[in-house]
Amino acid sequence: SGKRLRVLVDMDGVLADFEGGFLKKYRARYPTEPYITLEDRRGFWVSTQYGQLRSDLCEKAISIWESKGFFIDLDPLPGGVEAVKEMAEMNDTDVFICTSPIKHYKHCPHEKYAWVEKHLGRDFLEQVILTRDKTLITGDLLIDDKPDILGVEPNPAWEHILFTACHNKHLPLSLPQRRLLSWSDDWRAILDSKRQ
Ligand code: BVP
Repeated sequence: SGKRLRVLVDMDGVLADFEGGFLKKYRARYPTEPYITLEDRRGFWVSTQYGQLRSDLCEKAISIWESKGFFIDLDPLPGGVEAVKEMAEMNDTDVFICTSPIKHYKHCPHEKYAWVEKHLGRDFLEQVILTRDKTLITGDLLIDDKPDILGVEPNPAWEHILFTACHNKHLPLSLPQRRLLSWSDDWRAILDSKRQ
């Protein structure tokens, strides 16, 4: 075996249930307003689809994830915490959580660290990377539910593995992109395929 493998794992939509947490709090705060079921979600940006439903719903959607408690209260997605812990224990493997905070910074960055401490433990705080531009971060793999991960670096070091989510499951896979259907899917084989 050769050098160490570096895996970057996204948080919202991969480890933390952003879509489920959003819909639950949106319906609780705006019980009489229309909403989009997870089955009907299309496109990465929740705010864009709510704005298309009715223009004023864009800012109502934004008000949900800008509220105190939104990010810390997100439930873990099935198997994610266990997979990341197992990955971090593997020989010659470094795991980082690579996540983009929202620009409304009052609660989000703090709560992202608090979520990692709560679900992965205090030592895992060493592995957190907050960045608005993931193309700048070098790694062998980036497991992320956002279909298009763009930034100032035109040729990122990582291979993007598209993690299936309610908003991207209908998208045709643009070859040679690979998918991870869930944490029950064979993530170990994807890691092994990148080892020297
Ligand atoms: O912190 C999340 C939520 C926010 O963007 C960040 C995406 O980070 P990554 O998953 O790429 O690391 N976010 C914001 C909006 C609208 C903003 Br206006 C949205 O619709 N969906 C979304 O996830």
